[in-house]
Amino acid sequence: MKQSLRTLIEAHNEKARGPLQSDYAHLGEQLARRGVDIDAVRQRVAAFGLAIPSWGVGTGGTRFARFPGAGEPRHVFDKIQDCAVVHQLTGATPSVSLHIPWDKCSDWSELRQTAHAQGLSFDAINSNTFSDQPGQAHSYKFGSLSHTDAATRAQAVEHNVECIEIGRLLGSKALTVWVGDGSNFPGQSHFRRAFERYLDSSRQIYAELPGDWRMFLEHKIAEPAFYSTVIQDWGSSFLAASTLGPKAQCLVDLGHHAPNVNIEMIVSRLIGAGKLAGFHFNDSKYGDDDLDAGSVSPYRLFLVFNELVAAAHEQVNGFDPAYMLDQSHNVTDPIESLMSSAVQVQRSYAQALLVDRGALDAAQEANDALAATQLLQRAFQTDVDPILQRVRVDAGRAVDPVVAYRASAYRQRMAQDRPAILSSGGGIV
Ligand SMILES: [Mn+2]
Repeated sequence: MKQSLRTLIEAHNEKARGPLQSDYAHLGEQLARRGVDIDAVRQRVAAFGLAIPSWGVGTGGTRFARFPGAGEPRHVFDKIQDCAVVHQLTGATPSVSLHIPWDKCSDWSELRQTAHAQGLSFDAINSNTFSDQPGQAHSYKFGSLSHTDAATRAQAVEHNVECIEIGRLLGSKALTVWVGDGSNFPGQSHFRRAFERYLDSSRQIYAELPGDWRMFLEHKIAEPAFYSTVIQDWGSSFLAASTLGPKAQCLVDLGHHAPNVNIEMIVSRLIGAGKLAGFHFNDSKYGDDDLDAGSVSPYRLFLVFNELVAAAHEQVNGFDPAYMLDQSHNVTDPIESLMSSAVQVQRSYAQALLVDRGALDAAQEANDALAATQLLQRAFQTDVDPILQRVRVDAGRAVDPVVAYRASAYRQRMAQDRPAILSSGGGIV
C-alpha cells in the first residue's frame, strides 16, 4: 500500500511539475518586488507541522445522529493507518493526538513502533472525564474534576494520571484536559466551590507531570453544560493555569468561544502572559460547529496566524505552541477533510509570513489605521498555493492531495478490508 501510494504520487506530481515551476517563479518575482524571499517562506512552511486528532479519522456526528462512512477505522491501529495516509499525501501532519479511553490498546510499544514506521509521532494525549465508561465506579453525570463527591474527583484524577503514563510510553509531552463540568440550571452549582474543587483535583494531576511535560487546559463556553461551565473562557483557563504553575497553559479551540469573540486578541494575551499552550483548529458559523478549519472564516484563521508569526518574529520568550486539528467530519470523507484542513492551516501560516512586519510596526506607531489593515489584507489576499504545492512536491507529497487520494481508491479498499461495526468510539471535544 505504502509503495503503491508513493508511485501514484510520483505520477500525479509529474504532470503538475511544469505549471508549478512557472507559477512558483511568477509568485517569487511578485514577492521579491515586495521585499519577500519566497524560498525563505517556503522553508518555514516546510518546517511547519500539526497533529491529527485520532478521533478525526472517524465520521463525526451531532446530538441527533451519526451517519457512518464506509471503511471507518475500527481501532487505534486503523486510525494510525489513516493518519499516515493524510501525512503521506500532505506532509503537513507528522503527529497524532490520542484520546483515552477511545484509543486504548493492549500493546503501547507496538503502537509506538507502528506509528514511527509510518513517520508519525505522538502529540498531546487527551483524557476523557466527560462520559462514563462501562464498569466505571462513579458517574460523571454531574461533573468530574469539580464533582461534589470526593470519590468521583479521585477517579477523574486517577484517569488523568493513567493518561500521563500512557503518554510517556508513546513519547507524548503534554496532557490535554477538557472537562464537561458545569451546570444546566441557575442555582445548580456553587461557582466558586466548583472552581476550587477543579483546582484541587488539577493540582494532583499537575504533580504527576514529568519534568518536560506540559498540561494543556482547554476552555469551552458551553456544552454539555448549557448554563455554566467550570472552565468556560480564557479568563478561567488563565486563572487555573496561573494557579497550577508554569507547566500549565491554556489551549485555544477556535470553536469554544461566544460568537464574534476576538480570538486573535485572546491568542495575543496568552502569548504575552507566556500561557499559550496551542490550538485545536476548526471553524464555526454559530457555535462549536467543528467545521473544517478555514472553511467559513479563513480571514480569522489568518489573523490568528498573524499573531503567531508576530510572536515568533519578535522572539517572545517561551513561545512554543502546539498545533492540532479538532473537527467533526459529518458529511465528508474524514481523510479528505483532514488533508484540506491541514493545507488550509498551512496556507494561513504562509500568508501571515508575507506580512511586512516593519511596515506594520511603522503604520501602528503612526496611527495609520488604513495602511495597517491594508498590509494584512495584502498578505491574506496573496495566492500562496505555489508555495504550498512546492513544499509538498519537494517532500514527495501530492501536489493536490485530494485528487491523488481519490485516484488511490484507498477508501474503497478500506470499505472491503474493514467491516462496519455498530459503533466506534468517537466524539468531539
Ligand atoms: Mn477541542
